[in-house]
Amino acid sequence: MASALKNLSEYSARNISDISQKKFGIVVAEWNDAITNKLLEGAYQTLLKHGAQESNILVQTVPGSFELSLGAQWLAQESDIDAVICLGCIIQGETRHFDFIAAAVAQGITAVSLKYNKPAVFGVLTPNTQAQAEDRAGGKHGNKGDEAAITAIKMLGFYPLSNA
Ligand code: DLZ
Repeated sequence: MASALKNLSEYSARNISDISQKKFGIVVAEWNDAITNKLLEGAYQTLLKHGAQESNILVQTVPGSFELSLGAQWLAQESDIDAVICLGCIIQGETRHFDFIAAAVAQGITAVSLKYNKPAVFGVLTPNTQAQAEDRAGGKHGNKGDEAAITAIKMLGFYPLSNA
């Protein structure tokens, strides 16, 4: 599996942009909050490390990952938000709930990104076990929150008009 081989906190410097004037919305799911709080910490600290101002990082929570899409839309529709980062953790259970939530939130976040023409990042873990989640939330495979923040930064660096 790809993420088993890759440290989620590693990245190249390509397209790392000046984000000192950029405004970020982070929407975090409360389900599995022991994990999502670590994803949030990773994303938040990564944005700060790259020059974002604390006053330009807006954090909101939603009950579960299924609600990330609407939370992302409410943030993305604000004209001063440049990028939205969605953080969640959906752990495979005994029922098909996992599949429905994972598919819905992936499609929902994609739709928000295309509708508002701004990055909406899928920072959602979909592990089989709690241990796999921990490995990817500041554990041996790094932190998916770091990766999500870097993705937002790189997408802002990609789009020429966002740097105008
Ligand atoms: C219901 C549910 C279940 C079973 N599992 C998770 C999960 O692993 N991760 C997560 O973020 N949310 C889960 N939820 C809650 C749903 O995302 C959603 O909040 C509810 O179905 C209400 O719409």
